[in-house]
Amino acid sequence: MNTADMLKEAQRILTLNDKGRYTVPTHGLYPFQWNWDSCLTALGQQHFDNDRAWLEVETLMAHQWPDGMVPHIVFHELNDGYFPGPGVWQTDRPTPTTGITQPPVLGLVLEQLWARSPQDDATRARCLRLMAGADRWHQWFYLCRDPEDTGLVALLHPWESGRDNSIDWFEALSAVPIDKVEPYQRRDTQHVDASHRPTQFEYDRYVALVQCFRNLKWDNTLLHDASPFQVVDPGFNAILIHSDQCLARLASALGEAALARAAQARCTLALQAMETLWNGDMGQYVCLNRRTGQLVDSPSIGGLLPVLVLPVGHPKLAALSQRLHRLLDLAPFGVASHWPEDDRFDGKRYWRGPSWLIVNYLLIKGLIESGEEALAERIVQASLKSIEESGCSEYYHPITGEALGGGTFTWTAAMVIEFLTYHAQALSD
Ligand code: 9WN
Repeated sequence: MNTADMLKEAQRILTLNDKGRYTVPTHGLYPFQWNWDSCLTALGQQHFDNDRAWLEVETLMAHQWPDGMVPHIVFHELNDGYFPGPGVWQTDRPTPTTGITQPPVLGLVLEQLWARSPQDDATRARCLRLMAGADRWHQWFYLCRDPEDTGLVALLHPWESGRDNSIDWFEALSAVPIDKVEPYQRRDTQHVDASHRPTQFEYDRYVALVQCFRNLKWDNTLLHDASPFQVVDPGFNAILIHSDQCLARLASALGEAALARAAQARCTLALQAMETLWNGDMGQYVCLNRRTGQLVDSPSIGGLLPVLVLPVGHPKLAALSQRLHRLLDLAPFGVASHWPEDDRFDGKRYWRGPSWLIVNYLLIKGLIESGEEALAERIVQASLKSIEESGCSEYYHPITGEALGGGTFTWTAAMVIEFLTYHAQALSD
């Protein structure tokens, strides 16, 4: 497929999955609005419809909770094809939502949308409203997910990470009691091959956590301490820090000095705390199980995502770049989500090995910002190779390039547009 055909196909997929004010990740498997999907989708939409891109993010942020949390799914319409639906979450919101969150890529997306928009008064007002929402969400994270002020936030559910069945969560998830799990029927395996999806062991614990939080009426002043699952993920924290770095830059550009200072202060503390997650033997960051106080032995992509935020010249950058080069040597179709030489690697199963274009995108962004253009270019090429081989799928086998999970996938299409347009330009500058 040549570049023009790839762009045409990507735009076709974004239009196919467009529900007017929000976009579904793919029809069937995921029939609602997902948080980080929507934000990243807006980047792709902006290349052909600027107004529609802002609207995508505004629709999500219209469902921000009064305490500041931005939910991981907004259930705009009823649809029995997905489990767990609103009846399981029982969050009591005007439009039903889930009660957990997802990786905050909002700051990154607002900075990009603003930079590429006509900077008139109306767009400025739109941007300022969304920035205020992002600031409230980021404050919520440190207040509710870092109650002891360690500088790093904990995830209370694997779905919050966006890397649902990563090996990172396995040990912490194993400690979640499942004796009170109510009977349920999975829907995901009716849409896609079960060998590409999380196991029953994991789903039972996903549901147990939802029931536990639901019993606490989703009160975020209680959830953190009560949760049997509390994991501090370097990948998630890097995304949050990066979102604050972008918000700080954007706020200063728009003359919002107090907001810029608050965002900058959060990043400074968090970046220092990130160093407590370094595993010198592995040469990358790793998760911390906050319940046991132990670092987790799992070489996943989460521990490489800090390339997004480490300042140029940071001593850990060289080790992370070396690790990324090695990952591409081992698995040429994008960046594997788990280290292929680890026995727990599974090239087909979701976040236990496959490569995902949105993760590739975040790595590329960090690498360009830290001056590692050659490595960034390598990841762009590896990502486009999987598209040429297999089209816009949910994820890819990182060694064979086989298409996995759902098809005609929105955020993959959005990332293709980014790689072929914006990043191509950034890399050639
Ligand atoms: C649960 C929508 C979402 C992504 C996640 C991805 C997957 C959902 C699921 O799909 O998770 O949120 O049911 O498997 O892991 O990152 O946002 O594309």
